[in-house]
This record gives sequence, C-alpha cells and structure tokens, in this order.
Amino acid sequence: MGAGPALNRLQAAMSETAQAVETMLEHLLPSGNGSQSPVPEAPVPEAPVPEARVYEAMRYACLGGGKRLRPFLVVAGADMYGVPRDRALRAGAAVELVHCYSLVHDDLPAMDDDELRRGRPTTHIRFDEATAVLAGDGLLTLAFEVLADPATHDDPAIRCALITALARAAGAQGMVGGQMFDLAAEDRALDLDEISRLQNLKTGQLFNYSCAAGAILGGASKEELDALTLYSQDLGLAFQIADDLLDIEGNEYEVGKKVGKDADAGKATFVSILGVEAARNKATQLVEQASSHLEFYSERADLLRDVARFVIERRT
Ligand code: GRG
Repeated sequence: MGAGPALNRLQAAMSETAQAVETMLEHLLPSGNGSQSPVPEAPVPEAPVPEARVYEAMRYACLGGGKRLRPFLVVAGADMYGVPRDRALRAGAAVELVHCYSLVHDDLPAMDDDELRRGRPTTHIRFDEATAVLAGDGLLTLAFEVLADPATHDDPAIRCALITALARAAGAQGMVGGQMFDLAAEDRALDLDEISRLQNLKTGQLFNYSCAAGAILGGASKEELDALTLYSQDLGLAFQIADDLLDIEGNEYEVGKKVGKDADAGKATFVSILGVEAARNKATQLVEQASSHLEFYSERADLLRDVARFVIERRT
C-alpha cells in the first residue's frame, strides 16, 4: 500500500482507538461526587466529597487530549492476537494513566516547570501543586488497579505479567530512573550513547510495555515478545528524535507545549549532537529497522509498521 492510503488507514484507526480509550478512561476515573466508591455497598454521598478535588484533577490531566499513542500500540498489538477489544483497552488505558501521571509530575516547578501541556494550562497551574502531586499519585496507582481487575483477563498469571511489565517500565529501573538520569545530567553534556540510554529509560520503557501488552494478553511466546521489544526500542528512539526535532522546528500552537526548551537549557539532544539532517536520517533508519523486527507477523503487523512511520512525521 502507498504512503497516502497507509497514512489514511492509520489516522482512521488511531482516531477510532483514541475515542474508545477516552470512553474507557472516562469510565475508569473516579468522578466528582465520589460515586465510584471503592466500597460498592457504601452509600453515594449527595454532596461532593472533600477529596473530589483530586478526582477532578485526575480527570483534567487525562481526559480530552493527547494522541493516545501508547494505548494505540497496545490495541494494535492485541489485534494481532485476536484479543477482545475491551481487554486491550483496559491494558491501554493503564499505560495512558501512567503516561498522564508522568506528564503531570514532569510539569511541576520541581521538575520541568511548564505551564502548558496538550494546549491547556498544566495541572498544577489549573489546580495547585499539592493537588497535582496527588493527582499524579492517584493516576499511577489506578493504573495497577485496572490491570489487577479480572475484567482485564480472567487468568491471574496474565494479569500479574501485565502488572510486572508496567511496574518495571514505570519504576526506578525504567521511566523514573530515566527522569532521575535527566535531572542528574543537567550540568554536563551527554554523549550519544548516554542520551540513547537516558531516552530508552525515560520514554522507551513505556513504549516497551505498550508493544508487549497486547501480546501478553494474547499468550505470545518469548520469541514473539523479544521481537516486539526490539521493535519498541527502535520506535522509542525514533519517537524521541522526532520530539527533539519538534522542539526546534515545531510551533507551540501545534505541539501544545512550550518549544525550544532544550536549546534554551543548553541540553545535549540527538539533534544538537548529530545536526538536523543526520538526526532525521537516523530516525528514518530506525523506522526501517523497527519494521524489520516484525517479519514474523507479515501483514498482521501493518499497523505497527505504519505507526513507526507516523512517529517521525507527526507535527504534535
Ligand atoms: C515525572 C516520573 C516522571 C517522569 C517524567 C515522560 C517524562 C518522564 C516526561 C515527559 C517529558 C517529555 C515531554 C518527554 C518527551 C517525550 C514525551 C514523553 C512526550 C510526550 O508524549 P506524547 O507526544 O504526548 O505521546 P501526548 O500528549 O500526545 O500524550
């Protein structure tokens, strides 16, 4: 299929999944009056409960924005195994909850100190810092509650495998470690190997989970999971190079957040080290390499191949 029709097919699939993810998140997130009490038999309070403010902040941080790329990867992977859509959406919503928590915390004054995210005021600006910290905590823990629920899969071993995969990806040996690495490296210039490692931890590990989750739900073999991990590593790096390019070439309106931050901070990135042209070529090469890991799946993996191309062509 040519590039145009493939892009149309991908956009249609992404927009359909994004809507389904929105509906799932809407259902999973606690609502303003505390009606989704964790104790099912507890009476529903008439007036909003005092903690409703954190529910509101969690909903604000998650609903109505974002490309939903990570849940899309979960659903596309799950479709290769014929996994029921509802299960795939729960595993996808879980990673989106973790992603949204990371954005809320990353935007705090103690970290990146950003006021704009997804084209709107960041959560601590719209609410306050303490509420934003709590909202992030609430989103992170909800992700694991969602995976632990039998609605995600009736086999507890599969639920446990998903929980382990997401915990590893999000924790100190994954995204949290990558963020620490990033903060610790603020006063020195990293080389390419160090940047690759940092980005693999900070953003790549959630992509790893996203590419593996559908296959875990579908009972994939170790070899299949290994192939998806290789795909996700190349995809994650290509995504990051595209992000660095957008930081230089994008505009705040399209990207939905402040641009030019890396250059202002004198941060070494793929683009600052390689230059724009070589960085773009590297991203294209990574996309081809990513696709080459999917040969086993033949045309069943076409959407995953399309996503790899999309991540380097995106404008947001
Ligand atoms: C605070 C523990 C902790 C971790 C933060 C992921 C992260 C670590 C920070 C985000 C900073 C950032 C902008 C990184 C660049 C890559 C990235 C994750 C971009 C945002 O992801 P998209 O483009 O965003 O998928 P949407 O809004 O579409 O979901």
